[in-house]
Amino acid sequence: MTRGAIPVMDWSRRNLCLLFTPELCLGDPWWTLDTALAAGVPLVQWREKSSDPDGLRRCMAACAACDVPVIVNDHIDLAVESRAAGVHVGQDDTPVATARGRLADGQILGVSTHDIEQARQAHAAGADYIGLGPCHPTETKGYDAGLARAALADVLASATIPVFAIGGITADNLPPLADLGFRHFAVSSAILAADMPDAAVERMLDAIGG
Ligand code: 3NM
Repeated sequence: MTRGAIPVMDWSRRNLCLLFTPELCLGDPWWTLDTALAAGVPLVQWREKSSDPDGLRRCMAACAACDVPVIVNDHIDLAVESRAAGVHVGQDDTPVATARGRLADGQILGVSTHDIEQARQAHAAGADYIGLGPCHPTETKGYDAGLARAALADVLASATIPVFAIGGITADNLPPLADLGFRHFAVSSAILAADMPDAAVERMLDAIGG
């Protein structure tokens, strides 16, 4: 596993997170990842149901070559052992405070949230950032409706940590979310299943802006 210091996260730069699930890729997963990185994806979440340390190692090597941090979904021990940038947990995964206690110094903790109460609790328990969604319907997680704009805006207004819009985000529907106040976005299928993942990434980064 990759060794070395865990860098401090510069959130203004890490504004687009690729949720990288190899099996969701239209093309070869490693080509897809390399293509997205070359197009400027600044943050990657390793999202593999089985822990797959070999896959994570390969993902981290590709990302390290582009100075891109990797957050491991759910598998806390793997995140600690691999010295990944951090771990992300859902509402049904390890409790946030427990996860915080198991992480090494400097590792960041992200939490999936679906309403303002979950967002508050995640922050209080030590989350460094939250995902908030679904913003739009998405087959990736089987959501057939997005949260109300007002509910999204309420969380944005009260949050003091980065809030990643998640769920059904595409280059087309990202700008209205940016207008609502989102500065961070987490995306899976609109990049992984695109014919041209680089074009999808470039359009999203353009829409997010500086
Ligand atoms: N979490 P896509 S939606 C992993 O709402 C995940 O918490 C969600 O994939 C939430 O970009 C989602 O393909 C799926 O919709 C994101």
